Amino acid sequence: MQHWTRRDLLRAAGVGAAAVVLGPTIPAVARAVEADEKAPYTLPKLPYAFDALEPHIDARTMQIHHDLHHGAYVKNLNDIFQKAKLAAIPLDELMTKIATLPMAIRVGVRNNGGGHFNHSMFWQQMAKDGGGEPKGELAKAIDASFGSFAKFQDTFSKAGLGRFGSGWAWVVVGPEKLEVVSSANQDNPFMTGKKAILGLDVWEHAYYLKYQNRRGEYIKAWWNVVNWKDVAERYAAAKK
Ligand code: MN3
Repeated sequence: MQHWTRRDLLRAAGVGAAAVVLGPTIPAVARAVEADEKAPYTLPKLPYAFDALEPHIDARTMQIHHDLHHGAYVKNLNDIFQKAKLAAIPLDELMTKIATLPMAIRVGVRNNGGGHFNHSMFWQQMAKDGGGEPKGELAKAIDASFGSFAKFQDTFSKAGLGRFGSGWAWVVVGPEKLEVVSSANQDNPFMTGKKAILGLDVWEHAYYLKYQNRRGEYIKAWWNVVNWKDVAERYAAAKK
């Protein structure tokens, strides 16, 4: 088993204490890690108002989900690195390096780092004027992979509905075509080297206030706020 010293982590991350420039593979999600070593991970601001996604996703849910749930993942992740006296690793790199982290912090980073990463992506994948259908290359890829947009929606919705307990549904860019998968807890496809271009949070905290136990209704409503522009950008980047 690989044992990381602080110096190894610094070298692996390619950083000193200064700010880090993240790789180009995951656009928009990637955010520069701040120089403050005590709290290198920061909660990204929502790219819209809490009530922007009403009536599909209610303002109170958005506020609690972003400020408290996502906020807690960020705080926990900072605490883990601080307690372990390890330099932070840029968030996108962190996802692919979890298996190499010291055992003492691995599970915590997987859960809280995954939570930070997934939610940072999730907020950007929704928009006030979202919904409808994708266009261009992404639309072609969806048709080629699933037969039609309706069939894709059905497959994806079922993946979200069928995920037992807490987790996520994803679209990943496979070797031949797009694929739908789901993950438990805060795991994501990036942790196993795959590139996800769309993710849906199906934890109860994402919908319980408005939809209670009716996850299917939440998923149906969520299609009305999907930011296809963001998904298309991730698809284009993943294909490079
Ligand atoms: Mn969540």
